[in-house]
Amino acid sequence: MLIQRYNKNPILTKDDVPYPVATVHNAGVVKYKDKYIMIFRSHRLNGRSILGKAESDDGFHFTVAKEPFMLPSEDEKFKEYEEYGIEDPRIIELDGEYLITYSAYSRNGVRIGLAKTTDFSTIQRVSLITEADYRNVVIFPEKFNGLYARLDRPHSEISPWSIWISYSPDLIYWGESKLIMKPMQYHWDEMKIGPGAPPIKTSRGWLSIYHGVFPTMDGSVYRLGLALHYLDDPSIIIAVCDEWILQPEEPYEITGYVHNVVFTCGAVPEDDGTVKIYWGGADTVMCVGTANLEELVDHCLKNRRSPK
Ligand code: BMA
Repeated sequence: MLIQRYNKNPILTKDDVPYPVATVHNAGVVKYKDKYIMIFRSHRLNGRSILGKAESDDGFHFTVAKEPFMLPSEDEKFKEYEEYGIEDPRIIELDGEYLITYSAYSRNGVRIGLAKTTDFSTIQRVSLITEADYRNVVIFPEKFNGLYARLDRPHSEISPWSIWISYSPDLIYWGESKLIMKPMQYHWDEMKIGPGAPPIKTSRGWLSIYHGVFPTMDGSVYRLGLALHYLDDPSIIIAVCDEWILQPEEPYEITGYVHNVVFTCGAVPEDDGTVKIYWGGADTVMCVGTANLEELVDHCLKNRRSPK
């Protein structure tokens, strides 16, 4: 088994949240001052999502803050685009700041918002950084030739749900976009792919844990896979793993708000070469598992498929 599920999964459920929510899932996680900070998504009882915050000393036992961390904005600039809720946060640290990308839903479609914090108490929205029909944007925790880089996931009918890369000098204006990875026909990720956890730097490349979706007569199945990008130029993909590395198997992944879903927005590399991978189970609960980073890279390199 490449990923060892934590034996006390799920690690966070709606019962751990001190305000009314239906779910706890799809969380971004980072280390901050010797603690693990988790920013998680919850459906409110009206079906729209907000973000909550939880803290942990060991990455397994989390305590949820009394109040939500981020609600849809009341600020004129953002309000029109966050009316239906905010979802699926990803967090990275870059130059002493924590950048949070999230999906902003409204009658105008789904866009990506960017917010930043230095202390996880106060939060400042920077900008909405895509137009509509984007989800799953992860920013690399390093710059390339002075530019920020992100993996994005626009959708179009001609080339559905593929992974692109874009660059920015200032986190607001993004461009030089290029398609780098597509779903593969009659394969576990044939319907959609999307960036999952922000890429992790390893000696052999940036490891990206992405999600892939397969349509069945019983609805879609969400699984996790691996891609490895060149360290100096992440627009070049060294390998995409042909096999998934995690699929819904436990009862809390198979049944819930949306059944048959494992969906990641965060993974934390540790000094001992392991990585804690966090995922939402069935859009209802939060789970964690541990893997060895070098083993994940080996597996990706040994079982390649073409990126496009
Ligand atoms: C995707 C997103 C995720 C969710 C997944 C499964 O389209 O909405 O937030 O986990 O579907 O429902």
